[in-house]
Amino acid sequence: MKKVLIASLLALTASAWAQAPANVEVKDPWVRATVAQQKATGAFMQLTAKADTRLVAVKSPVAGVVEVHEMAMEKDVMKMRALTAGLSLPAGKPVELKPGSYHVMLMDLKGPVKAGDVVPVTLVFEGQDGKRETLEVKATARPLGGAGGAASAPADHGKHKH
Ligand SMILES: [Cu+2]
Repeated sequence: MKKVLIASLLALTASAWAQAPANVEVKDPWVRATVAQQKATGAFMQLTAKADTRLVAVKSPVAGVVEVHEMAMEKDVMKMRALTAGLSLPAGKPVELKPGSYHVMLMDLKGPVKAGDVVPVTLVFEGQDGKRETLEVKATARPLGGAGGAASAPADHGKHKH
């Protein structure tokens, strides 16, 4: 009896701490810090799934609306659009969410995101069996133009209108 209790306590603690993903590894999550009046920004990370999975939804307490976007050329103009069916994560292949490419779009921001802020981002994955799995990551806000940020971005994401 006692043993069972301890085991479940441990399980609780473990999920509170890490919510360790069985299936998807998240590397280097970050959010671009905002400037005054900016109501939207992007979150970026590298995702590697162990089995074929899709990123189907994202939530964050800092944003009213969160979508997964891609950037694509449309008649010589770089545009972004929501991936309504989710972002495919093929088994074993790292998928890069980065400026100018796939990204998590945080819209209807509830306040400014300052460099150094830690932004909780909840990722919802769906496996081929239709099972959903959520994973919370902590993304650190980096300043606009900071290392690995705007320098590598072909388009200034912050200026996009939705
Ligand atoms: Cu976007």
